[in-house]
Amino acid sequence: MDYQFKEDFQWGVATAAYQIEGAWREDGKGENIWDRFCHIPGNIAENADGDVACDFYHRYQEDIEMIHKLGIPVFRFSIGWARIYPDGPDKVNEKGMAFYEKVIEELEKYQIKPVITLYHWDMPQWLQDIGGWTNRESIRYFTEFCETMIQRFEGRVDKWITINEPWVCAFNGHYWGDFAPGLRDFSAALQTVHHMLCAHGSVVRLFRDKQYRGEIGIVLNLCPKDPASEKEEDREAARIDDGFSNRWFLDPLFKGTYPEDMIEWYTGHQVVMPAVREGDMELISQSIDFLGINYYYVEFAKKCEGRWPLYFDTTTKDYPITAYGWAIVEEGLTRLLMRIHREYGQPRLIVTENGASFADVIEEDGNINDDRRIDYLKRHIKACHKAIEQGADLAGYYVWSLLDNFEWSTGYQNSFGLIHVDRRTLDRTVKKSGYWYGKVVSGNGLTDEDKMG
Ligand code: GCO
Repeated sequence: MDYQFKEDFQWGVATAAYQIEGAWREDGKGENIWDRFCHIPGNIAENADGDVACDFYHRYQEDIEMIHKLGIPVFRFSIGWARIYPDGPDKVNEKGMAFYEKVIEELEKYQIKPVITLYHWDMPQWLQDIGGWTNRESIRYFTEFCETMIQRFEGRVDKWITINEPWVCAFNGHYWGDFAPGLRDFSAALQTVHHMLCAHGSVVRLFRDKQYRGEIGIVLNLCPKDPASEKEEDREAARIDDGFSNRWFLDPLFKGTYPEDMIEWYTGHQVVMPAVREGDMELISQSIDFLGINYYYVEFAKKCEGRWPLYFDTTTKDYPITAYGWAIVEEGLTRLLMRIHREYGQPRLIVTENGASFADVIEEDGNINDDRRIDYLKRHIKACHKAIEQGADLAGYYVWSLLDNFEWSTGYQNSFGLIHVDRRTLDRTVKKSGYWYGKVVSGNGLTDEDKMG
């Protein structure tokens, strides 16, 4: 084996509730912000929605059996908050709870470890109606929801992830407006970040206070931000992009402060700074058991006039791109892992998402030979191996995603799955990449010749 991983390295596969479950109003589920957002025509490509998605709600047994057959030991999934608290914070919907109980039981049957994301963007609409994450009360409601879930399932869940990608939730959801709840207010987005980070910290504190079993962490989407050229203004653009996307999250979590240069930049450009109360930064920076990193690409920043308040734009340079238009740069993953290792106190890391969308072709014999996806995954798994060799404390790697699923504002146009889902019949077909990944897992690594023979 050319790229052998340690015995206890955790291989997994990741999903999220709204992207796969469907059953949007079954068994008492309440409306969430993605239901609302998708049901407004024009918001999503082809006016798609997650009403049915992959119908995981009804097909979870089949899907979990496939995870088992591929030999993948970890399954990351998220809880639909509005299944548990459909209409308000007071009453738990036991039918919603029963669904997750069944999923966990099914995983236990095959000894697949559950990793649960508590927030993967599908806030209940009742909470959005009083301001959602822009309202400080969201911290309390989120903590109560998490307490309900953790109390119920602690001891059976390997890892808890408080929040997935606060950057996307804040800026796509509250500034660019292409994701739910579809707002367009930069200052509100920064306030949202702050409340999400506090909500994360509040759940970590609860977890420690109650001495729950298991591990707890947060997931950030991070990527190197390189200058598009050697020009001084592009170097500055890259620094601003890095501050905006990476350091604005890493610094509070690991150092208990927002980055000075960004505070200066924002205040210099008329952005209203988030209201930070005494004790917030201590809350946010409590120690976590792992940092989850979702890695997909590198971005190249260039100065761009007129783009308040960040004044940069990004390119993919000459790199090959995925169907989503993301530059394929695997060395960026090694570099990112090493940077966090060096600059943020050597935390335990997990790549909680990595994968690629490509337009798959179903051959006449029914096979899907997605060699480009295999190539992408292979490059990135090697990049992980390299980081471990260089000293990073990397404990696991999860592929995004198990199934071709609802890919947010692009609807069903981007498929990331190891398993293809027929949009009409919802039939599942394991792609070549699925079998290939199964082999990587069973061999606990890969070889250079490994072309999927
Ligand atoms: C994420 C996303 C996934 C996306 C994936 C591809 O956490 O980024 O949660 O939901 O589907 O990133 O865009």
